[in-house]
Amino acid sequence: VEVEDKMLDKPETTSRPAPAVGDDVAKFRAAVISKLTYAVGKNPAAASDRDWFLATAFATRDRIVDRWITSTRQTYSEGRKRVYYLSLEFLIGRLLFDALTNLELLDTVRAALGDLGVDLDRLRQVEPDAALGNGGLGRLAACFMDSMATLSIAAYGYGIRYENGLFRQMIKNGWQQEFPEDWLSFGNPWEFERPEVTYDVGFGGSVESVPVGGERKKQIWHPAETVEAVAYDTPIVGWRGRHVNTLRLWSARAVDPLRLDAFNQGDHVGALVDQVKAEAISKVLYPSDATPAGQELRLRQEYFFTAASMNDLMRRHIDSFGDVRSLPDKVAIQLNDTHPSIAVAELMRVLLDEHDLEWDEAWDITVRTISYTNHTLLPEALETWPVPLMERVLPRHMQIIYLLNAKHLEKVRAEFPNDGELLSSVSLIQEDHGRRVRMGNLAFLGSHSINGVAALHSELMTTTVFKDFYRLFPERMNNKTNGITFRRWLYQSNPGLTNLLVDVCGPEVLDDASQLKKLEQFAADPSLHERLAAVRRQNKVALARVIRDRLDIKVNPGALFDVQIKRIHEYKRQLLNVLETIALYDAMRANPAKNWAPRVKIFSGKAAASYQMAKLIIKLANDVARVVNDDPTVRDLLKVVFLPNYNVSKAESIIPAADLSEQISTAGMEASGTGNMKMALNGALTIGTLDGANVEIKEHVGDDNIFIFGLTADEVEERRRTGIGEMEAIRASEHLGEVLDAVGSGVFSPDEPDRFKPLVDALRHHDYFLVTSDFDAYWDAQRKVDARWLDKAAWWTSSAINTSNMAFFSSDRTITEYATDIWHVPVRPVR
Ligand code: B1N
Repeated sequence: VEVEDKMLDKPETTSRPAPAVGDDVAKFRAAVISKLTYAVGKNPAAASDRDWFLATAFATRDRIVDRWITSTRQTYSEGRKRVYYLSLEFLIGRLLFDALTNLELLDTVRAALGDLGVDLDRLRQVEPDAALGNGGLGRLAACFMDSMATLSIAAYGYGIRYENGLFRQMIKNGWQQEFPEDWLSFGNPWEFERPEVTYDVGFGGSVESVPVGGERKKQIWHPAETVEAVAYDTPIVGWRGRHVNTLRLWSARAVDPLRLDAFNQGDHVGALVDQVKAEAISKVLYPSDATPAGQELRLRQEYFFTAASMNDLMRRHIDSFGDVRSLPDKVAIQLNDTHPSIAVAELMRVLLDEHDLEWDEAWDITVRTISYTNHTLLPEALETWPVPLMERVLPRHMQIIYLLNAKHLEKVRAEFPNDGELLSSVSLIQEDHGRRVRMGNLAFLGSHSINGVAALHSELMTTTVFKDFYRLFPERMNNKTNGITFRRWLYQSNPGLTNLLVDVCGPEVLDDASQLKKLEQFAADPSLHERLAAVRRQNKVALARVIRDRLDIKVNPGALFDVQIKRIHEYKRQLLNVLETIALYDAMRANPAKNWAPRVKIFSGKAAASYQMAKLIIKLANDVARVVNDDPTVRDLLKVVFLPNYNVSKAESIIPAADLSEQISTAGMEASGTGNMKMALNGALTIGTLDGANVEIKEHVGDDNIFIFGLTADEVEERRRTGIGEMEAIRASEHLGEVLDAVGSGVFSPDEPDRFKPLVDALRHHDYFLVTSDFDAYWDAQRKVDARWLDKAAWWTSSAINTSNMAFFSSDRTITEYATDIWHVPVRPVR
């Protein structure tokens, strides 16, 4: 039994009487001083902001631990079913305000620190971001952790404690440069190292077949190499602090860190080789958002954390329930994309080799326990591993996969005789272009539920990647539209709007997002408009200050803040936005006296280090920014800003200041999007294609309160089949031809006129992402945005309607659906 399971405390349902606020301020102040002195080892006179941050975090953590032990204890004593969320990414960002908001301690702590002459908002800024993810997929896992704790689900997040998170982006001369992000260098006050919770994870070696009487044989895997996984636990406190879950991240350690014999013979580097190789596993997050990544290390990362997690949850299950046969009743394992999908073979291995189950029973347990979420249809992001690599790194798993595949294909052959195409498409092994294991097929076959992340995406899964699997197992496929946690993306990042909403909808709105709907009856009310505008203005002034400090660009908070923040990717079409910016710039210069809606175009996002096209798009945005921002003709009309190093905390400051949210991906390519939900919740209007969750946002806010344009997913598919017609689109457009000529001839890159020729040539001849096809429709939609902006009453009415209809996009709703339909665990909402 693990330590935290053993500790006893009051059950979480008994609430202590809340102490008087003044009393608690004094207590917290004393706690901070004590932590500063005895945990940080500094005296107040010599303490830096970082020291104060650590002391405050430690004091806050103390308020979490009792509740944490209580929650864990209660799960254990009630014999509750546990949910395990396996994810290679948790993009949690900063945790101080998360914890203080959910514990309702913000005012107390602000006052306590104020007494000490310390500014809480300054401490907030010194906490490094835990950037253990690339983008939406990792941030979704973090939002889900918050919602699972809020809904009192007994859940564990399992992942890797990367020493280096997603790279830090700097922009030099307009080009992206990458630097390591060592977020742990000043210590991490939120985590607990568990040196007693370690597991050996094997790699390579051979499999021995040992007869055990009769025909039966037992397979024994003898790994050539062993790496130790060490647990680090971070408590995740839910809304109002009622329930606390664990995020358990694994760190890799060599079993034999130091070869003392080699060291003593003077080979000081050679003595450490094993350590370096083992520890490389948790050294860096692969910044691979949908681009091919460094192969073998990535596979080792996936197996490392999956095996450690399976071992850990098995041990906990056996401790609690004694028998592996009850696994599906007491354990739900959710695979966040295919990255942990080796779990299917690993669970089979454990049940067969370590618990001596028969194949069919092991398989039944596996499928009933595991479920899988797919996050993308992009072919380059669907994981496959070369068979020789898998055979070398995971020989026993490969045997299991072969046997699994043989049985699976035999059934398919029986049910659909003479359908060779079906057979090769649902096989776990891809036979062309060198044999490879298809991890998506493995995950599908080993799961009782397979879900997409927005209605359109789930629908497309059944007609594209999983078309043939859908024929075999239609009942397994379902949709779970993504959501976001309102605690971080509204209460913490936009306190002004939160107070207004509490005022208008009542304090219940904080516990029950459906109360947002009450705002709608006042949507046209001028006094509401005034208040919304005042809150937005304040957020924009704050962002304008950041832009001035970081980039030395002065932007007018009265202008329309037009925001595109997300990973830089061709399918997300930042290029479409930049080209429209250029067309707008030309039009404004030609007629500066016209009644334009003044705009600030704000871009932020990282490109994968190896993704040359995306890096060139960043350079173009920066080159255009330089030309536009230096041109006095458009001084009060247009500014272009590329904010470097987009991350969770940047998002927290940009989103509440956004007037317009750009969600302009090629239809059919963005699985869901979640930034779209964050900005709409904060009252931005969306300009977007009918893609991902935009479709559902439109259904909730109504056609008049969103600017939809462009080809549909079906039309995109048809164009790609029958011809994209780049040149026709360019010729038919009033603006596009000139814009492309300007970019292609070096108007924005006089120092290197050919710089953007690759971008322009691609658009003219192989415009796979249909930028040229959608350009005019986008331009027209932007002019409708202008008109709405100039009609202030209409704008703020739409804004209010957006916020009031966002309840559906709360991750509490999403998680309730997972809990009900897939995990079969109860939820206990706060209200
Ligand atoms: O997952 C998000 C969605 O909202 C986005 O639309 C989707 O693009 C994103 C390989 C991915 N899909 N696939 C990835 C990340 C890392 C990696 O190594 C693929 N990210 C998404 C949440 O559902």
